[in-house]
Amino acid sequence: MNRNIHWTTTIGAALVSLGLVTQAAADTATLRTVSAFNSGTAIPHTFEMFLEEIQNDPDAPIEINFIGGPETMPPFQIGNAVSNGVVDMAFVTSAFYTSSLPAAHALNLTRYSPEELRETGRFEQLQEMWREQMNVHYLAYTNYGNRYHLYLNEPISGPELNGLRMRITPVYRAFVEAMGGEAAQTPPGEVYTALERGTVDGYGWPVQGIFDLGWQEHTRYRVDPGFYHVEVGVLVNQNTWDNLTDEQRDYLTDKAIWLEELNGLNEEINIEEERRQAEAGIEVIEFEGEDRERFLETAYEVQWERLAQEHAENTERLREILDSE
Ligand code: 173
Repeated sequence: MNRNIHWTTTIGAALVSLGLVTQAAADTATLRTVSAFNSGTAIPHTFEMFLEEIQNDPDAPIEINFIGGPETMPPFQIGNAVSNGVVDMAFVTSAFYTSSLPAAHALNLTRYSPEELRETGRFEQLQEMWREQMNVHYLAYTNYGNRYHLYLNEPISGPELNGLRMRITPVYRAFVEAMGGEAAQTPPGEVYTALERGTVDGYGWPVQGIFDLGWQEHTRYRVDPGFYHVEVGVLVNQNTWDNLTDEQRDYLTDKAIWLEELNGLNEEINIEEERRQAEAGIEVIEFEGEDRERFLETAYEVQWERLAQEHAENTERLREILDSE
């Protein structure tokens, strides 16, 4: 425990309350933190456990000042904010900051779990790339074990989306277009209205979380299988990170690994979400046999291909890190 900081805080507070100083004297590291996902929902579930773990630790060498979710900052701007230090820490998926780090969402295509990435030194290579290109420290990889799906209000009989308009993010664009669908990008906060008004026929989203914003009211089908690995990262502004003490950095890294271990909860949560969806009357359109194989292969192939076309250098580097033997 860092006694000095506690002493300083106590003395500082006493002086402030005596009116002797106007500013808190303590120099603790407080991380201003935002999230791209609404608090209390499925996607930030383990991240919130991480925040609580730190906030409830009397010996924590850092403090978290949680500012809020997408109501405080548009999700597609959070990458920028953590890059330039407007915030110190962010919980955000790579698909939301592709303008800061082109092809970042190749993370969804990883062949390796976060644990395996760390064991093989690949995680450090990712951190190097995120530091160089985005001025952030990639602290933790959450939501691994969660999967992306397509949800529809029109039935389909095979992996084809001809004539259908789908709400997407960069995660699903290439795949949806490869299947003949029309892609319309929106942040999560606009999905409900798009469904309600019928401006889209379906949407991409993980297996977890469709109840959080009421989408089950306007969802008739889920397409199985799910594809890719959901990735939502905890990013720390690089200058903030560099200014922490070794003790503070080690503490956060230990908690990050603890947070990644919680990815193990996803298997059970996925089953529960599928059960809830069935209960809500959402039917499963399941591709089997060859269709299933083709569906999954296409998902990966078209995304790697598109990323390579649009951002050759980053894609080559990411493919080596995430997808090589
Ligand atoms: O569908 C999305 O908004 C999206 O890309 C995403 C990514 C990670 C978790 C949840 C949603």
